[in-house]
Amino acid sequence: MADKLKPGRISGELSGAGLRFGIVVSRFNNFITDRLLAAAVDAFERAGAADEDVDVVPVPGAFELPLAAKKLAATGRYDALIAIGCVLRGATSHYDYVCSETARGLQLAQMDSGLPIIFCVLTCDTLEQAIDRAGLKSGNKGFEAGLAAIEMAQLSKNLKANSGGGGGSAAGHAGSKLERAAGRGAAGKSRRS
Ligand code: INI
Repeated sequence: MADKLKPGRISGELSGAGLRFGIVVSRFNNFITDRLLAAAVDAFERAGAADEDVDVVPVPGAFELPLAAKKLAATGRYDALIAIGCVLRGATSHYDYVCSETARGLQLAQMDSGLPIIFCVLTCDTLEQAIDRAGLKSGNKGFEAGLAAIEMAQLSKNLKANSGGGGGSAAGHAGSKLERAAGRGAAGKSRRS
């Protein structure tokens, strides 16, 4: 492993300046997804990303996130994407299909495109659990997703630069102000999922 790729060898703050982000967000359960979206945008703003470098694309429900993400990735405009949704368990098995296909589709889109697609889809048994993860007791998963998007965008640029692909600036890492704002330590572990 090249020295410059070793964990902890790159210091500084996470910076979103000069990076372009796309957010696909589900309208289903928008009481929750609006809060996740606001927190993700807040993370980008705090990290110095320009307003015009953050695009938001709404879709009907979580099931539609993968296709929208795949199409955004294909534009070549973005350094990372975030997929935001909230699936709540109901009385039938519908929940399981929506959850598994959304996760599978997003991972496929990420691996096919090579673009980081951050998974910010809450899959909860109750609305209370979702509320906890969208700004109350357990922080806000949207903010964490914003940090993950910035980190993965920087990582992708650095890996491209190190493989001779050009582009990329020095990545910031552990213990940044933004990570502390997200309520997590330098190791990047969230408290609950
Ligand atoms: N979509 C969600 O994002 N969350 C849910 O909880 C949900 N439930 O419970 O049904 C949901 N269903 C809609 C689904 O994502 C699609 O939009 C729909 O099936 C049309 O393809």
